[in-house]
Amino acid sequence: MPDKKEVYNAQKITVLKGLEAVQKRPAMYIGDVSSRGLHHLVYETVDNAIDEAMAGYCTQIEVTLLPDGSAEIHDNGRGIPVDRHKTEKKSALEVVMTMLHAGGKFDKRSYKVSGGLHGVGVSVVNALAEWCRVEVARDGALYRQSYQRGKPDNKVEEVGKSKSSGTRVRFMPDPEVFKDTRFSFETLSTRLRELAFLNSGLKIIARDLRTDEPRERVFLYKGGLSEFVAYLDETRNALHPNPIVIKGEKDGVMVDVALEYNDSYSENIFTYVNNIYTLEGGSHLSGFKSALTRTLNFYATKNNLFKNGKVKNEKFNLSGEDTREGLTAVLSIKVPDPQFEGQTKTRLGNSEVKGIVESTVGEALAEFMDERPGIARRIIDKCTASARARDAARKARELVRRKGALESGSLPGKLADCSINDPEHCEIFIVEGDSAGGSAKQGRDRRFQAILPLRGKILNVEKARIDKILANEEIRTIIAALGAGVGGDDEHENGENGNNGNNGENDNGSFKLAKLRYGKVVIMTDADVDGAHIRTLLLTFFFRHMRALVEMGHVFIAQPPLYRIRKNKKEFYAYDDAEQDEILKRMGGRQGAQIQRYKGLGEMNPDQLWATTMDPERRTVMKVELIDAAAADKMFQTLMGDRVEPRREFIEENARYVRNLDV
Ligand code: 0RA
Repeated sequence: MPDKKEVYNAQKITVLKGLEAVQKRPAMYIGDVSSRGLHHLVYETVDNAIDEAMAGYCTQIEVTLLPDGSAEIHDNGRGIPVDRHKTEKKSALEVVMTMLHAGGKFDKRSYKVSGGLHGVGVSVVNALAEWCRVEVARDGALYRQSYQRGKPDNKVEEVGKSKSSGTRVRFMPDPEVFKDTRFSFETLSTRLRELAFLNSGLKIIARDLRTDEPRERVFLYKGGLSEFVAYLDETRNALHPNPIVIKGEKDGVMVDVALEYNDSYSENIFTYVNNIYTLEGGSHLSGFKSALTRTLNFYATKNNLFKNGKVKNEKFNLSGEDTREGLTAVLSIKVPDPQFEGQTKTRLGNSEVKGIVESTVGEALAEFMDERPGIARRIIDKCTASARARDAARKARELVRRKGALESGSLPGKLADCSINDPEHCEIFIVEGDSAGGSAKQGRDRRFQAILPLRGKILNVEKARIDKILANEEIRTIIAALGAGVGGDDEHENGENGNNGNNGENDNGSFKLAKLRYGKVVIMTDADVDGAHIRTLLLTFFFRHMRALVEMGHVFIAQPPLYRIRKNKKEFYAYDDAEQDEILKRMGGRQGAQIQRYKGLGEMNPDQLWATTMDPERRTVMKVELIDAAAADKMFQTLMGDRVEPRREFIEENARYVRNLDV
């Protein structure tokens, strides 16, 4: 340990440079300056309030989007301390708001979420705000300070009395930092709902006051993760009346799990560490999977439940995947000192956590199954059925493999491949229809662009099991062209975690991102209802069976124009009605303008298709971003699943809010 003086001096240096460093390189602190980074400013502030809630001092958080474009986060916690900070010689509030990492020094709240992934403190929000204003209610008084680009306008002032306590932070995102400073109420709501599920009993209110029709959503879940799972499985049929709930604590690690088996074929496990979604999994997920495989096999063997599934004389065992088919689970753990690893720093590295989760879940699940033999039996039957289907799928895969479709060795005849083979620079266009496929083949830059025309619609994978999916011609063609296999564990889970205690046969037909032949997979469909349907079918397939492809940002959607406008020998393309109006206005009205509305890609000649939709210099493509895997699961299940009523509601509810991200 360095002595006190050294710590102080070292601190002082960061302090002096603090916020300017953030302003110079914002991406270092919030990930990026896209829409994701913008929303991160709100989450950062909310996380601090969540810390107060986890410490037992805060019961309500309100997030409000105001008409001027600013956002306000109000909590009823203890309030940021305002007393004089001993070493910095100013109000602690000012220190928290204007100094990088200053929070940690005197903020000893345990299991902090702020301080987690990007956990950089509210000072970063302040640094990236054009202006910011904080109000603290504490010790009977109300205090205030305001800032511009992180610089205080004044000292912390006492501005009145207050009977309550809490913190109110209002800020305007800096337009010089963020290209687009508009918040999405949907994006914020999704995360806030998730946080409410993860912190049972905490009331989170989301408000949008920017329009004439103000909106307000209240998220409060007394049942926590159990309600989360029920919500995720709303449109699925559960195999038992209530989610199975497991809670435990060991060596300072809190484990909280809810799980439910349903009659679908999808595996949906969402994991969190200190409220942060761990996209890449890690030791907690490994421990959970291990516990499932072991416990179910042990229980079924002990109770002689495998007789139906027995394959000849071999010792029958469920594989890990068998135990997760039709499983929806949320695993949330709290670790005092989380180590995040992996490409996106969302894989938990703490190795001690695996054993803790494994034993907590294993013991509780075994006890549950002993107490509820009827439910246990239904679960085992479901897993055994899955094992049989997997066996059939393996045979189907082998058949496909023999025909060469699952390996890159032989490529499908319909594919017009590109000439260079450096995946990082290559892209494949999956195109609706042979005629558009023809134009695309002629219009493309064949050095780095490959074209795969699809005939008609692919199978709806949401309603089919893997064996049937692999029997589908169009799907096999896509798998073969991408060259990275299909299904199985996520890419990330194949790493050092090894095979999660799986005693069954090893199914090596899984998707391997490293083998992907193209860095960009671009879906190019007509701008009509059929095109949208094909796009959704493809996205569903990628999400369910090549998840890493979506998670790691390899999927894109081409944006063909809707109109061509010609006037006075000038030519313009419009991508929506608003743009058409704008162009016509600029050109002095409709008079003398020739407007062509493209009904499909096939109506464009190769040059036009290249110029408008394929040329990297001129096109717009949307990157498909997985902002929230739980929300995505719900969307695909609702859009593509069996039940009609929730689908209609979902489409009506969301039609207005679908937002696109430019790349
Ligand atoms: C530092 C120390 C304490 C609380 C906080 C910061 C705090 C920060 C934020 C940001 C938004 N809301 C917040 N609420 C609290 C501990 C306070 C104490 O010991 O009384």
